[in-house]
Amino acid sequence: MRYLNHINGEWVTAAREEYKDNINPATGEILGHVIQSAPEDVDRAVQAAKAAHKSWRLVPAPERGEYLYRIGQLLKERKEQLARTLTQEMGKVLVEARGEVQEAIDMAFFMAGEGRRLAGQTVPAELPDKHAMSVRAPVGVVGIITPWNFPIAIATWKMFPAIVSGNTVVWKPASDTPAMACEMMKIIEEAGLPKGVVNLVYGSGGTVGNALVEHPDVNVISFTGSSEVGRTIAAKGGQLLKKVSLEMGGKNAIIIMDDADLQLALDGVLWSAFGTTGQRCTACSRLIVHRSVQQEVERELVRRAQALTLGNGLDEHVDVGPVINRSALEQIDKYVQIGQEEGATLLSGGQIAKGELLSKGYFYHPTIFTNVSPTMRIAQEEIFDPVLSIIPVDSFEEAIEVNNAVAYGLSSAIYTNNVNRVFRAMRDLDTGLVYINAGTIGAEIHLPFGGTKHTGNGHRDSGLAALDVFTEWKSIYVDYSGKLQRAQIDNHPK
Ligand code: UN1
Repeated sequence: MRYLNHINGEWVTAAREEYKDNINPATGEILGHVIQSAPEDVDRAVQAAKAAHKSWRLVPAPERGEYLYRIGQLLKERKEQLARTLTQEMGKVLVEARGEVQEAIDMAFFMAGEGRRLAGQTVPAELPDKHAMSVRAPVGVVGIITPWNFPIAIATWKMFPAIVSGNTVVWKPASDTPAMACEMMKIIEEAGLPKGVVNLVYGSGGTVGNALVEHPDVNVISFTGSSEVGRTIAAKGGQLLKKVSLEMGGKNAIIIMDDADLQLALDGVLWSAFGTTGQRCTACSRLIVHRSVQQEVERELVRRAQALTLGNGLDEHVDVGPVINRSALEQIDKYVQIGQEEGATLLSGGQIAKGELLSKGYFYHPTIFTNVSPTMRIAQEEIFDPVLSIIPVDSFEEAIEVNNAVAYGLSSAIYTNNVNRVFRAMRDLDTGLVYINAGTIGAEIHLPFGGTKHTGNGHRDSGLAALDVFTEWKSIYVDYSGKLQRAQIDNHPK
C-alpha cells in the first residue's frame, strides 16, 4: 500500500520518490509506505488551494454545508472500517477508535448546520438612513497540521469549520498515521467536493510543515502537536504576520477531595490516565488527592491498574493498547528514571511489557508514582504516555493551587460532593476544560476545545469558536441617505 499526496483532485507522487514505512505499533507489521514531500509539493498544493478558493468562496454557505452532510454520512457508513484502520495504525483500542470516528461524524453534522447560520451582527447605526452589520469573511488558504493521537477527529475540528466558512485547505497529517488521512481524503473525494478545496500533503521531519508556515499564500496555520514545534510555528508565523492557532500540551490533573465518591473517582482516574494509553493531550497525568483518602485511593488504583489487559486493540478484551512508536517507549523509560532520581515512589509499572506477543509491539505497563511533589519534573512536564503522578495535599485550597502551578492549562477535574467546592473549582481551575465529578478526557465537539497558558495561544478548536480562527470579521456600513454624513460629528454637533 502506498499513500500518495492528493492535490487538485488527484492522487500524485512527490517531487522525489521517497517513502517512509507505516508501522502497526501493536505488531511491528508494516502497513504501507507513505510518500515524503518536498517544499515544491507544498507549493503545488497551495497553488491548487488558491485557485479553488476563487470559486469556493462564492458557493453559498448552505451549499458548502451540504458537502459536509455528505462527508458525515460517508463517515457514518464507514465507521467500523475506519475504526479498525485507526486501531491498526495508531494502536488505540477499538471502542475508543469508534469513539474517535464518532467525533468526526459529529463535527461534520455540526459544521454542516453552520452553513445555514455563520451569523454576524446587524446593529443600529449612529446616523439616520445608514445600515451597520458585521459578517464573517473567509481568510483564503488555510494550512492545517494535525497529530497522530486523534488523526481523524482533530483534522475535522479544523478542516470542517475552514471549509464551511469558504476557505480552501492544505492538510499535512502526522507521519505516523497516513492511512487515516488517506481514508478521509477518499471520503472527501466521494462526497464530490470541488477539486483543490482540500489538498493532502504527506511528509515528516518538519519539511512540509515549515514550507506551509513560510508560504506567502497560506493565510492561517492551525496546528495541534508538541509545544516545541508549536513555538517554532508561532515564531515564524509572528514574523510573517500570519494568524496561527496552536493547540499543544497538557499536564492535566484530577483532584480527589475527602468528601468524594471514591469508586466514581477511581473510574475517572483510570479512564483518563490509561485510556488511549495516556496519549491524549487531555490525559490525566497528575492525581491530586486529599491525604485522608490517599492510602485507600492508592491501594485500589494500583489493584485496578494491574488488572488492565495490555494488547492489540483489535482484540475486544484488551483495555490498553501500545504506545505509538519506539521513541515513546524510550521517553517513558527516561521519565521513570527521572521520577526515581527525584525521590518519588514507584507504585506500579515502570517497565516495558514482555512476553511473546507484547514484545513485537510497543507496550509499557501503566505506571504510577506516589509521594510526588508538585515541582518535580514528572509533575511538571508533559510525558504523553501512561504515567500518573500522585500528589498528596491537605486542603481544597492547596489542591487548586497545585492544579494551577504548571505551565499548561488544558484540562482539569475535581471529584467532590460539596456544592461550594464545585462552584469554587469552576471559577478557580485555570484550564480551558473543567470537569466536575468526571475525568479529564471526553470533550464534546460543539464546545470550544483548547487551553490557557502554554497549552495554546488564545485560539480554540471545535465549537463555534473555531470559526474565529478561519474567518475575519468584516464590518460593513451602507449609507442610503444620499448625502455626506460624518460619523461622530454630524450626530454630535457640539
Ligand atoms: C487530544 O487529546 O488531543 O477530550 C484530543 C478528549 C477528546 C479529544 C482529545 N475528545 O479527550
